[in-house]
Amino acid sequence: MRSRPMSRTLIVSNRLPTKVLRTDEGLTFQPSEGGLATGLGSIYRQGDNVWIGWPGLFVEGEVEEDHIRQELHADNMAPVFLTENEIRDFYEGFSNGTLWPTFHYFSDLATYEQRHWEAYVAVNQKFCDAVLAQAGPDDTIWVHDYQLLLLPELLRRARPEAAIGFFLHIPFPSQELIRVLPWREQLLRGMLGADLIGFHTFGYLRHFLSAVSHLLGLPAQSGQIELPNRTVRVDAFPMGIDYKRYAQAAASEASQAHETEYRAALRDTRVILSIDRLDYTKGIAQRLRAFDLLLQRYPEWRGQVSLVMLVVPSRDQVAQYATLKEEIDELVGRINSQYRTISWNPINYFYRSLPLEELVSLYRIAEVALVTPMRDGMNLVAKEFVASKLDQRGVLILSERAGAARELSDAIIINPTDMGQLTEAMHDALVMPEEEQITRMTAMQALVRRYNIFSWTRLFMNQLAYTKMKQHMLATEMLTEPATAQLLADFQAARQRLILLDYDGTLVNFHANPQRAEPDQELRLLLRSLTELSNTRVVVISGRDRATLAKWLGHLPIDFIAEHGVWLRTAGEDWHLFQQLRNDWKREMRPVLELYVVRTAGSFIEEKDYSLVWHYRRADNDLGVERAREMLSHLTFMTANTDLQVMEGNKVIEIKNAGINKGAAAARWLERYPADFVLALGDDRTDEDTFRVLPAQAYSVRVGTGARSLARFNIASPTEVRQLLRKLLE
Ligand code: GDG
Repeated sequence: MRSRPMSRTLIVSNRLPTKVLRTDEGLTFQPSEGGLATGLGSIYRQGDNVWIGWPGLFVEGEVEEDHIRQELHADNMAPVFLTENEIRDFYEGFSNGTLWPTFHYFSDLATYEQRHWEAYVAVNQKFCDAVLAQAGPDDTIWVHDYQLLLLPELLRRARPEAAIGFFLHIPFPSQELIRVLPWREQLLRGMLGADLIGFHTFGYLRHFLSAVSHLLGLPAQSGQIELPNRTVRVDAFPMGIDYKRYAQAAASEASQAHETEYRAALRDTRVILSIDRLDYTKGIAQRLRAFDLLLQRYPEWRGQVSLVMLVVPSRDQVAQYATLKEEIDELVGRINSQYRTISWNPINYFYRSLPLEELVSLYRIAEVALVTPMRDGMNLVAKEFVASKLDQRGVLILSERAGAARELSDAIIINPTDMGQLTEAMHDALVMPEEEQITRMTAMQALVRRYNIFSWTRLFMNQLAYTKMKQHMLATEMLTEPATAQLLADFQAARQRLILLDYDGTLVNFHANPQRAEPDQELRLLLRSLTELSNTRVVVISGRDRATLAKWLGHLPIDFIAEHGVWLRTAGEDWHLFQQLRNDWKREMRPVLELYVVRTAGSFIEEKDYSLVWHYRRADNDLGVERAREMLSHLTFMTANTDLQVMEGNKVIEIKNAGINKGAAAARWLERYPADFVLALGDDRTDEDTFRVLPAQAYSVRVGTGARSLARFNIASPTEVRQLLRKLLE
């Protein structure tokens, strides 16, 4: 028996890199030649790694299933069998009828069928079960593309610790389009189950972050999204091709022989090439119209130039694709019949797929490649054309809306809806001096050669491993049962005990209206019981003003630190200031904040004794962030060389006296009441100041998880905080 290595990599995509076909001779297994299959081949064929996906046919009974399973197993693949109904509703319905058009900015073609959505959920679950049947606890799982947007989250629920990556091969559109989807939150949350989410371009990444921020209210910073218990990393990984494979195919005898054959048939005609899957996103009809316009505007090209157009059949079960096919057939027929001569055919149109050598000989023979999609995640045809140009002659015309345009800046970049520009680009390409062609092509080849499919795969896997490692490094330990037992033992054994408690988010949950977060009876009783324990001091450390704290908890024998350390009160005594403070600066600062209130609907000013706070939680999200940035630099300039500090909090900006914080105030208590047991609980950035001043053996506990903390332990929520405090009473 083979011993199982420590950890494996599992690739998951809708389709397997092998296609199973039913022929007269029985089942045949054909490798599919896609770029992804090549790139990931270096991963899934190794050791015990495995690729999980649909083998592309409907099975008839268990015997056939077992046979396929065994055959695929030998090649490190595991099948997910889908039924005809599932393919209709999950694949043609939701994936290609809802997500594909929406993500490519063709929202008007999108359908919203509850039945399709349900099938999408069910099939994602089916994939999840198939992955879980294979995955060990230490395995890395890499999920691909829009058919499986829910899978990362489903896997995360079953395997909270797993390393999960997700890559989207199509564009991620503006959040305005995502908004339109009835299932938008579920889809975004599905993706966020991953540790690392990859897109082809920075633009898609930006759209994704904006959707997550607008629709889920989760902010992002430097490409990281903070979830309550995890950080998700988002990055751009432009996918490349197997450069050598195309360069070698272009140099092969087979493809040269094909080229000779084509050349003989075409004689002197110059070739503009167009290759796509049949899809409305690819701009095929627009391209034909532009070619028509070229022949009108520049009659001198008639008889001289042909468009060789390969359209690969795809998704013909979906109605829009059948309509598109008709439109293309009609356009080709009309243009050909209008211009053709006995010896010249304007458009050589093929509706089928060709073997790789023939494809490459088309790349070789073409002087111009016309890659002009309306939207395209990346577009590999553009890169393959570049890799096949062994003599560096040839011109690439590339749509600005293909992901590839972000890298191939030496192509002639066009707007595919601008028919005039497209026509001129074709003309310019046909007359471009050879020297310029060589300069541009050489630069593009260097790029495509370097950022190839293998470096893409490596980079993604390394980033995933790095993300996981960072998560582990930053993770604060959960206050588990053994840790709680130790805490309780230390508490019992201690002679003097000090308990420092933040209020909002720690003892009570946040409330939309801050004044509604008053203590309930359970909390009041709990705090009273704590104060009745011998040798125990309880201090509430809050950012709230002293009046509120006194009103809510003032009757209890506990100590207070209010306004983040400005005001202090020992039980039974009066309030006093942490130190002599000035607040005459407010007169100068307040008008500045008011200026921002006037300009930002929904924002407001809160005035405390020694600080001013500008709140923008209720303002338009993006506008608030923009204004806050502006205000921050404005105030930083105004407060330079003063003893004021400007602090950015959660949707607030606060101006206050420097040197005052929860930590400085907490330090007073640590000095005044030397304790051999200290417990501090808090949930936000201001509590980190408290954690910072604690002795090393103190129990610092952060409520909620996510961003890094100085605390030694984490605890989930105020409910668990109360449970913990109750245990101290036992
Ligand atoms: C999706 C995204 C993204 C085409 N005809 C033949 C043939 N092909 C090969 C090409 C190329 C592939 O098919 C097409 O890839 P694209 O990238 O151009 O487009 P999609 O299929 O829409 O792929 C896209 C891609 O995922 C990767 O992330 O770039 O934006 O939409 O490799 O060469 N291959 C053969 N015969 C043909 O007739 N052998």
